[in-house]
Formats: sequence, C-alpha cells, structure tokens
Amino acid sequence: MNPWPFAAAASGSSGRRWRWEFSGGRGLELGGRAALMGVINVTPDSFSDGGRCFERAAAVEHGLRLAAEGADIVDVGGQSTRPGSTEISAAEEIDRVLPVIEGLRAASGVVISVDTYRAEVARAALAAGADLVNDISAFRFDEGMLPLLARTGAPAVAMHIQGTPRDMQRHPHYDSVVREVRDHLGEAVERAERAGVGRERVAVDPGIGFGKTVEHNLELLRHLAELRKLGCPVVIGASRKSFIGKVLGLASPQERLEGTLAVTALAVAAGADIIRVHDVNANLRSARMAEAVVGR
Ligand code: PMM
Repeated sequence: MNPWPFAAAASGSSGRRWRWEFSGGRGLELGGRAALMGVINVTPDSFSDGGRCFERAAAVEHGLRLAAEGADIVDVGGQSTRPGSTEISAAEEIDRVLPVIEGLRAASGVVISVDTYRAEVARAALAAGADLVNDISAFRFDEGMLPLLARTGAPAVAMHIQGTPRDMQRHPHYDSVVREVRDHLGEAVERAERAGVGRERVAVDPGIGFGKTVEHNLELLRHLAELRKLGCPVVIGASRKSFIGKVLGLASPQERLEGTLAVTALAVAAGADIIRVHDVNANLRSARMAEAVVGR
C-alpha cells in the first residue's frame, strides 16, 4: 500500500489533467508532474529579493535564468502584496511589469503570468505577451477581471486572501480555515463559470500567508486534498514566507530555503499542481525527488 494517501490520486490515472493553450502553439500541461512557477518581483520593496529586480534588464535576465533552471511559468508582479504594503497606481504597476513582460516574450517562449488583481494591468500584460493572470484576490478586487478573462480566453490563478494586503495580518480569524478557504475558492470558480470562464481554465490557491496565522498555514498545507476536490489545479506559494521563518526561528527570507524545500516536497506528494517559488533549481529537484518517491 502506498503510504502517501494522496499520491495515487495525484498520478495521471485519476483523470486530473489539464492543458492550457497559449498563442504560438505553446501550452502548459497540468496534473502530471508539478509545474514550477518562478517569481519575478519588479518592486523596490519586495520582502524576498529586496528590490534587486527593479531594473528592467535585471528582471528580464532573472526571468530567463529561472526559465533556464526549469521554471514552467515565470510570474511577473509589480505591486508588492507583503503585509501592510500600500497600493501603487495602475499606471505605475503597468510601467513596472510591461517592459519586463515584453523583454521576456521577445527572448523566450516560457509561459508568463502576470501577478495582478487589476483588470487594467492584466489587459496590458496579456496584450504585451503574458499568457495567464495570477489574481491574489480570486477576482474580487476588480469587477473587470472576469469579463477580461472571458473575452481573452486567458487562464487564471484564483488565490484566497482574508482582507487586503494592507490589513490581512492584523487579526486573521477562521472558525474552520480549511472549509472557509475551500468554500471561498469554490465560489470564485463558480463566479468565473457564470462570467464565461470555464473551470478548466482556473487554478486555485489557498494563499499561504495572506490573512493567516502560522497554524492556519500549516493546517491548509495538511489538507490540500480538500482543495483538490474543487476539481481545479492547485497552486501553492510558500517560498521564503514568514511562517517558515517562525517555525524555524529564521528572520531573513534568504535563510528559508530548506524550509521551503520541505513544503515543496510535501505539497507535491499531496498533489499540488503548481509550486510558486523564488529558487527554481533547488525546488525543482525537491519536487522531482518527491514525485519519484510517491510514484507520481
Ligand atoms: N504570494 C505572493 C505573491 N503572489 N500569488 C499566488 N498565486 N500565490 C502566492 O502564494 C503568492 C502570490 C507573495 O510572495 P512574494 O512577495 O514572495 O512574491
């Protein structure tokens, strides 16, 4: 008997397979081995890379390096969503992400996602060559997002957040975090369907660190099978996050690689379909090894 209860369900035999099609005959297979999403934060205040990528050329180069390391998707974001962060204007967000998306698209066929909750930014990014939208508000912060997705046919990640980036870590509270996050994401998928965005085009993400205590995050990671029941690809973004720092007593995000790798291996064994990370090379090895052990 396989001691990893979700491993069998995570394998191809369960029929949990998706293929997202993009322009130029490119596509992304989901449901087999986990896909790695590499992070490019084009922000001067990103907690994880300290604004290193704020320069366009450096950001493009960083994205190409992540792709060369094996990232299936590169995720370009211009608006920091760290706890307590303040909003920049849509125009500034577009100014940050567009040159990077254009540069990446000109140089590579890698799948590009834009990390934004604003329809205006998503529209500009898709026109510049992005393939999908990563919305941390699960289509709730901007009512124009679902109509845009319906019109363009772009797939999307719907992530759970309690509150907003500004206030989410003040008093996170749930009666049952797993049930509430699952129901919230289920509603997002239903809203998407009603707007003409088929559920096969939506991936769901519990939003690790977005309005959650350490225990909430751990509880969600222990119960990924609940999210898989929604019938959509499951995304996990735990890379370098503060709950890892709290568990291990590590203040600096740069020290959290081993903790991140542990989460990646366990999430992959539990059937996560997309893993969003800063360190692609190390996480890819962790994922491939975990898949070999559980027979995924
Ligand atoms: N985390 C961050 C930003 N965007 N998107 C998704 N889908 N899931 C996440 O967990 C997520 C995200 C914040 O982390 P960062 O500042 O290191 O990018």
